[in-house]
Amino acid sequence: MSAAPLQLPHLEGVEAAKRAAAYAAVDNHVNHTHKIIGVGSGSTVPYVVERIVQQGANVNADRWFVPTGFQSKELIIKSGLRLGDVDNYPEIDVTIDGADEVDSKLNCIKGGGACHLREKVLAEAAATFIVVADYRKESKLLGDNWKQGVPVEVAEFAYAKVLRQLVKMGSTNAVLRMGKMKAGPVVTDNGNFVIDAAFPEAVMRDPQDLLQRIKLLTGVLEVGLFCNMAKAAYFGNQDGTITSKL
Ligand code: ABF
Repeated sequence: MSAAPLQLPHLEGVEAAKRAAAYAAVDNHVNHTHKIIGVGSGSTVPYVVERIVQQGANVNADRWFVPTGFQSKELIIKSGLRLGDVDNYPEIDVTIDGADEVDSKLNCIKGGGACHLREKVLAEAAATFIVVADYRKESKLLGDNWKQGVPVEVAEFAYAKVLRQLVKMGSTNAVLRMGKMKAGPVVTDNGNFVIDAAFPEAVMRDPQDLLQRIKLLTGVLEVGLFCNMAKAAYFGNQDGTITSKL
């Protein structure tokens, strides 16, 4: 007896957009030869996993899925997929992840979820790195839409010094990211803090330069600027169509 087809909830608006982007990314970039798959963070990635599960238990039984953090680890386990680790699989076939903002050259701001260190490790470890997002994330210039600034993961011991250096570097607003209840700072999966540093348009025009300058500050673990890393980005639209950029 064949299994009844899975009934997925009908989605509208932003959720439909996220699902459309995720499905397009999987359909175009994850095939049966891919055995090691990086799974990113955020609210678009669950639709990536949903689509991968639809590729069938047979093909997935032969794959390992490497997460970018606690959230994606849980997602992999709950979806019945095999959990891998970047220690075992430092070479990944394809990583698919969300973004906070993507420009016309596919440079991204990531790290709104404070996972950007692990996200960048998995993006760099992958032969192919693909971004999935809804239509609100597409912009001409990084910082146009994502106003809270560039996320910078920093060692706890160094945060005050780095914050000061970011201001000296021209940040118009650099703040230590606090938890929802404001009772204390956000702590990443790696035990570090996050600073959000906004920069003026003139600085944001060269994200690669900004990335390199911030990375040189002692105590900085990673910067949420992903430059020249993505091979393609898929933006879902509200009507369920997608805009792709290659
Ligand atoms: C991660 O999740 C991030 O780097 C980014 O902060 C966020 C995007 O989430 P969503 O898909 O919910 O917009 O990918």
